[in-house]
Amino acid sequence: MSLLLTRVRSRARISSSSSSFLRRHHPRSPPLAPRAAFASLAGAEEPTVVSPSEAEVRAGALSRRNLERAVGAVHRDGLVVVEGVVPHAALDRLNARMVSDARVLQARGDEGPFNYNTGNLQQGAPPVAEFFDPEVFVSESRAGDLLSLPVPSPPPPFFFLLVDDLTRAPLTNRAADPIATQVTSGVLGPRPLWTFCSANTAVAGAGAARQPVHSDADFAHPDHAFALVVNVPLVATAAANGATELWLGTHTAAGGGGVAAQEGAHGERTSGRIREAQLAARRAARPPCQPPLAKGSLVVRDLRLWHAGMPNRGEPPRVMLAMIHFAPWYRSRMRLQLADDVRPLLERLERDGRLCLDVPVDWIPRDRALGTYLDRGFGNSYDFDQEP
Ligand SMILES: O=C(O)CCC(=O)C(=O)O
Repeated sequence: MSLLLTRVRSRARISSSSSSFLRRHHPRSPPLAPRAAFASLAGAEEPTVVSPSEAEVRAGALSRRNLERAVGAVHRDGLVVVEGVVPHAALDRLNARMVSDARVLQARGDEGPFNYNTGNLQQGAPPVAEFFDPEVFVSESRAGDLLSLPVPSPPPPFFFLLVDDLTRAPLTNRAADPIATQVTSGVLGPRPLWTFCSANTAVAGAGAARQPVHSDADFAHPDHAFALVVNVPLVATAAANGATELWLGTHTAAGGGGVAAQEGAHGERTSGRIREAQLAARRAARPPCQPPLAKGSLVVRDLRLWHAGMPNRGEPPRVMLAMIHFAPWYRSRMRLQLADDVRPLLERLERDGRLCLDVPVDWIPRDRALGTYLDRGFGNSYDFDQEP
């Protein structure tokens, strides 16, 4: 097994002016700490990281080669990281609000929506228009506007680069396919069902502790991919602020996964815990890793994959969005709850062919949305199972 981080960098061929545009909007920042900080995890095989070219980021679509790598990693490891895709300004805006919300939830202590320990919170994202930035929640690309323009004649070099660097498909088709959804639909099938939108927040303080290693699929489930979590950390993550521990390859029976490896009944606060014997066996075959993530990254993780939230050792709250895309055939009983002022946004994306998701929503008045979004349940209280 390769001990090296699998980093995939596609050919970045783009004019210097468009390149500086992208650097301003999608700056690539280093993670909080260098990978060398994880000496205790030496030997752990880390996840595949796909670094799209600037042309791909601008188009909101991975090239066929990078899509193959991303989809392959999700099938094989149960996880892929795509870096440099979420604009920092949008992350910063949401982070300011969610960090202050995290303090409110943390103050609720044992009464709060914590997962396994009070240092890890299940946190609703503000479900109102001013915080519902499509670039963050549905990884919409601004390039959609650009690419829906008619191709000028003669086309400037930028257009040739896009056509060449992507798939040689018509530009307008590619623009409809934002990156996270491109990966999830590559694995699950077209138009996944988006029915869960929340966040996991690691907070420092008395309750900060590691979670037990667990799977979020704590119920009898299909033995093939049926749900993918799209994680978007709002800041760079590393061991210091509680980067997630990952057990790559445990999403399948071959990797030791399945409900038989778990203890704790669905709906309990601490369900889905992996039994000690299974942990020991898996550690010997492929130990866990705790990869840092650069700001602007997104992670696509199989819901079945073993993982553990880790303690935040004194940094500001680390908020990480968690959107679950279910396979189009999955009979999820959940629905999103969003303020009615978000509706025109989602309808516009759908009308323009840029949503690429089925999104069942209970639309509620804005005041009610703002008054209730911090009163939702802890992670394992949600019903990720499907109708019989
Ligand atoms: O906060 C984290 O890093 C992961 C937490 C998580 O995924 C969970 O509670 O299931």
